[in-house]
Amino acid sequence: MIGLHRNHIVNLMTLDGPLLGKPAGRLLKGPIEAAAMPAVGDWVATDRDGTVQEILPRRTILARRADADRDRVQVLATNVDVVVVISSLNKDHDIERLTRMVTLAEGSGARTVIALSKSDLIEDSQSFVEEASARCPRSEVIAYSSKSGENVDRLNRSLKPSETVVMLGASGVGKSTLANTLLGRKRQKTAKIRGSDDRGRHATTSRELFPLPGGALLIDTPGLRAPGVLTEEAGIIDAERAAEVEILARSCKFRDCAHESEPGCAVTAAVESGELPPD
Ligand SMILES: Nc1nc2c(ncn2[C@@H]2O[C@H](COP(=O)(O)OP(=O)(O)OP(=O)(O)O)[C@@H](O)[C@H]2O)c(=O)[nH]1
Ligand SMILES: [Mg+2]
Repeated sequence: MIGLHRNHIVNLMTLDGPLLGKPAGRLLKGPIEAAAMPAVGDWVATDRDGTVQEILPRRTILARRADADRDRVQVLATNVDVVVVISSLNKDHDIERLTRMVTLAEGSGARTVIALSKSDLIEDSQSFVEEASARCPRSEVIAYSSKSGENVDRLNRSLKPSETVVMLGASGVGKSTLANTLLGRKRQKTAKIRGSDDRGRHATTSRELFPLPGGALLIDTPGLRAPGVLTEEAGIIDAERAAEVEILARSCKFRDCAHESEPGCAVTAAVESGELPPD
C-alpha cells in the first residue's frame, strides 16, 4: 500500500499499476483499531476493485500514541527498514525533538539515520554532527544539503535496494525536497518556510511511497508538529482532511470549484452529510 487518505481511501501499487481502493467493510466493523487498519508500507491482498481483504504480517511498525487517548495507537508506516530522522541546521534545529523522534524510530525496530539538512546555511556542521552522535549513539549521522548537493551521495548510499525508508521530521525541514532530490525529479510539492522562526507550513498532507532509482522505497510524510512527537495528533488529522478534500474535489461539477457555494460541489455535500468534518 503506497498512500493513505481520510475515510480509509488507499492508494495501492499492483503488478498491473496503481489502483485506488478501500478496506473491506469487515475490517471497518466494530471498534476500529488503528493498528488493525491498512497503513503505508503494508503488503495487502485485494479484490480486483481494490477492496483490501487482508493485511500481510508486518515486519516492523512505526507508531505513536495519541495524547487524548493513551490507548490509541497511530500507525505512521509499516515494514520500514530505515527511518531517516531529519532536522534542519537553522533556527528550527532542536536536539531534544530530534532525540525524541529517534527514540520513536528505534522503537519500531528499524535502523535509524539522522540527516541534518540545509548544511549550506551554516559554516561548520561538525559540532552538530558530534552532538547528535553523542545523544543518539546507535544512529549514523549525516549533515547534507539538497541545495549544494553536499553528502546527498552519502545519504543515497546508506539506503540499500529494496529497503523501505520513511522520512520523519518537523514541517519545513526539507523532507519533500530530499524526496525530489533522491528521485531526481520534482514529484513532491514543497513550500517556503516562515522567515520569523524557520518553521514549515505543512506542505505535505498524506503519506506516500515512491520507488527510488537506487532501488529503495521512500515514504514521504507530513511534518510531525513540534514538540509533541509522541503526543500530538492534531497535525495529522488536519492534514488528512486536506487529502480527502483533494480526492472529493475530483467529483465536483466544476474543475476550479472553490468548495464554497458552487452547485454540484462534492466537498460541501460531504460536509452536509457528515462524511467530512467542517473546516
Ligand atoms: N537552504 C536550503 N533550503 C532547503 C534545503 N532543503 C529544503 N529547503 C527548503 O526548505 C523549505 C521546506 O522544504 P520542504 O521539502 O517542503 O519541507 P518538508 O519537510 O517536506 O515540509 P512539510 O511537507 O511541511 O512537512 C523549502 O523552501 C525548501 O526549498 C536545503 O538543503 N538547503
Ligand atoms: Mg513535505
